[in-house]
Amino acid sequence: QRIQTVDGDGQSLYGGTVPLKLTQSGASFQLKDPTRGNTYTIDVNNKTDSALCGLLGIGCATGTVFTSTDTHFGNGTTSSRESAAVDAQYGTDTTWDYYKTTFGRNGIFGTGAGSYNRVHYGKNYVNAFWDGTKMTYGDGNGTAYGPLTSLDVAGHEMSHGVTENTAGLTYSGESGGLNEATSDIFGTMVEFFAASASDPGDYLIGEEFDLANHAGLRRMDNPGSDGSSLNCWTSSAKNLDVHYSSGIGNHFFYLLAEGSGAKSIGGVGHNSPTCNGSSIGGIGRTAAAAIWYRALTVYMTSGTTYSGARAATLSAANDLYGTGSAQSSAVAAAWNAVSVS
Ligand code: ASN
Ligand code: ZN
Ligand code: CA
Repeated sequence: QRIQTVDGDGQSLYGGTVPLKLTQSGASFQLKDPTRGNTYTIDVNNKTDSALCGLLGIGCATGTVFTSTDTHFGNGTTSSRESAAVDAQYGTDTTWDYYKTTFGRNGIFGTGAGSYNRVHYGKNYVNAFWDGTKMTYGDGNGTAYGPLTSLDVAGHEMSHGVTENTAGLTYSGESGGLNEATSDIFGTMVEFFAASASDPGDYLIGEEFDLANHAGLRRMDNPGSDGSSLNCWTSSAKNLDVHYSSGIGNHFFYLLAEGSGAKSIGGVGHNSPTCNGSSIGGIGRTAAAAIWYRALTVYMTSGTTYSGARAATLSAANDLYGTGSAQSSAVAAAWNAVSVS
């Protein structure tokens, strides 16, 4: 039967009603987007990968693509299994569009090939992950945390794929912190890319599914305020969990983009505390993201450290804006402000 692309929509958990591109096959409509590499979303029905899944491909949680008899998916609440799928699919759409529009990048792999989402993974699973091929989302625990399918986390997970296919930053030590920071940075840029007056972007990660506090898992303007993440580089950063050593990179990016002065974005509108007492004026998100993306795709390698990231972003800023440019000076000042030399 004839396969074609049709316009549909979905009622998401965190983004209201969103447009979707569907694949029509006969009388059924699939949550599969031919305009973005055939990226699709499946229901794994609360199954979990076995220990052998990653090693041998045995016992992996699989499922079927979400399918409907009409072009509408979800109802905006978790009472429909389709709602989290709408968020996940919208997340891959928006992240795809962000990378394409901003950097001319064709998907995670840069080849135009798509990927897929698994939703309803595990039971009370408060996490999401990229495994080299696809994104997987838990449903949260049903009380404090909802499904982890927010736009910033979708952008975060897909950006792990971009990092893996570019710099290849090793997921431990300082390079692991840079890998995590890259995902928080671009996950947040995806959120701003889709922002509207009623749902402006922020520098919190995962605030949408933090149903109790709306504070999220991490914050970029003051990472250390969670008691575990670093605001400032120290020689022991390499020994920390990569989700804590990422704080240095997140803080650098916030300062570079927004500056150290009080802002209403980021959650509460306080200053971003610098490690050297300096005041930083931001160069804006567009320039900061362009610098980080060029550093990631041209200069960083698997073993890049924070000191190496400083050199990489300075080279990127010099390429994009000129040696001695205000943007290059701002990069140096922002790294100084997080104690990276
Ligand atoms: N949600 C986590 C992340 O993407 C999963 C992990 O620890 N890799 O960072
Ligand atoms: Zn991550
Ligand atoms: Ca956010």
